Amino acid sequence: MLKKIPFLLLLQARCFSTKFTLKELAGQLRDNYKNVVVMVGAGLSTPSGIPDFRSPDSGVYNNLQKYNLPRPEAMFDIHYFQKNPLPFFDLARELYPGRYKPNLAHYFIYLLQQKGKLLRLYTQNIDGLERLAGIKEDILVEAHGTFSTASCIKCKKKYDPDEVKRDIFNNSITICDHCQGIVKPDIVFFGEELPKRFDDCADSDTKKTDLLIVMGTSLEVYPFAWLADVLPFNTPRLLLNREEVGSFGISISPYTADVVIKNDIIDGVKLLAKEVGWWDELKLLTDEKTNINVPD
Ligand code: CNA
Repeated sequence: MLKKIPFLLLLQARCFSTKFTLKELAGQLRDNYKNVVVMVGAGLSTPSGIPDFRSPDSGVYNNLQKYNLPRPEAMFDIHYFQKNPLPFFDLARELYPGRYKPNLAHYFIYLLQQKGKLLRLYTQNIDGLERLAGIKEDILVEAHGTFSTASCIKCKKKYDPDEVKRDIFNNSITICDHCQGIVKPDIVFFGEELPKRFDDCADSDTKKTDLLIVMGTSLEVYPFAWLADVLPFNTPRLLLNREEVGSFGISISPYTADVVIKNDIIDGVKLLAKEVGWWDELKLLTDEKTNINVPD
């Protein structure tokens, strides 16, 4: 996983004006699109109560003083982890699936799946909420890994994830019986490769995508973010985020059919679902799954 590769491609790109509207996009989603690709990040789960990395004040990166890290990203840096794994294990206890529940935005993606329109969901999240919301294994790409498997960081020997979890919650560290390396859940750190499934799916999906929806991510982490910029330039792209990110909203973007809903993710999803005509269905689904009445 790498950080912040500049958009060299975009610097050479021609400038087109955006004419595609949310209304048009919503109509196409309802009536035509069959292969929707969704890319998500930590902002998808902030309404579930899990802090993201980069939001000012509430983000994890602004609340790491107690660990005395050389820089915030060291928390997920494999070289730093080898020297001092304790900060990550501390955060892992917070993020382990089980404490939090999916929200309306997760169920919007689930609804896309139920309607046979979701080609793939690429997530950077490690909270497991997509699985909990019912996204099928073959549709989901957990690009930054998962707590559901564990292995040695040196020799890659697989370990029982439940035993590794038990050790982490008992404040102890599982050491590999083969090479004495540290065993950790298979979360992808800076300095580690993404799962092969990311490349395999991306290669085929980029040729089929009718619509790309990007939700709740700063698009700062590569190669994940790269996926938003390798589609044909006439592919419709929708950003649902508090702020414009990546190549969305920049004047030199070559993409000709971008739509941006710059809003809180829940309000943005509501707006989209209402435009598409799926709001009643989504509300009912979310009410049933969460046992909470979503306000209109
Ligand atoms: P990030 O860099 O913290 O960016 C989050 C983005 O979401 C920002 O642009 C925010 O403005 C936006 N955002 C946050 N809350 C909302 C909201 N309610 N409505 C609309 N927009 C919102 O996070 P990224 O995912 O882009 O960075 C990638 C890292 C974060 C991955 O490696 C993840 O593993 C990691 N991460 C995951 C989790 C999780 O699993 N829930 C939590 C924290 C960090």
